[in-house]
Amino acid sequence: MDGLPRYWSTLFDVTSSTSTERKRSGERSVKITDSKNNGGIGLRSARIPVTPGLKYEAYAYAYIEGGSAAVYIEFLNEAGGELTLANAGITSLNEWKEARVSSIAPPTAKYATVRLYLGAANVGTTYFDDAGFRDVLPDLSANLINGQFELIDHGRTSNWRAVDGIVAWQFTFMLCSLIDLLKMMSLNIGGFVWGMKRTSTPRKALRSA
Ligand SMILES: [Ca+2]
Repeated sequence: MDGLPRYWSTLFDVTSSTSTERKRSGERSVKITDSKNNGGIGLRSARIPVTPGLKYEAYAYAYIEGGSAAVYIEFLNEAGGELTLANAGITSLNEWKEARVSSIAPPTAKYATVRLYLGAANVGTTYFDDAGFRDVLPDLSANLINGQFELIDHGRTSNWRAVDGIVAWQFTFMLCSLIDLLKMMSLNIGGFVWGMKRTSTPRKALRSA
């Protein structure tokens, strides 16, 4: 029986070890054996720095041989004190199942950890593998008003206005004078050189509110 997986620590009185008996990826998973029905046990990841107000997601796969399991995301303050907890549970037996939970970092949050957890009343053995943590991007389209173009005012699309005069860059030929050619001998190709010309082309476009 091997020791604990690197960067994970035990939570309460837990019997756990890396295991090669079952794995969803690679050669190993972590095995937690819960023999008591009075007190939750689990593993806690290393602390991950977070930004208050942003949404984060924790996930892991569990293979439950008996009982049930859960994945937690927990936010800690600078001193390591627990601020909030959120969890997702799994109850299916004898197959790798993913649990995924998301939560917003509270105002004084400094770190998050991922918990792989077997609850107080639970008894049984669970393997965990492929745990992860990431920030969840906000729904950007939600901040754009009338992005579906369903709102209409006086026959026109609401909250959008017309713009034009977009500046475009184009490649163009330039006919060079003899003096220019003498200055740019190295670029001379049969009396012409390639150059960039900034042109203003009228365009039609819409701009959001
Ligand atoms: Ca693995």
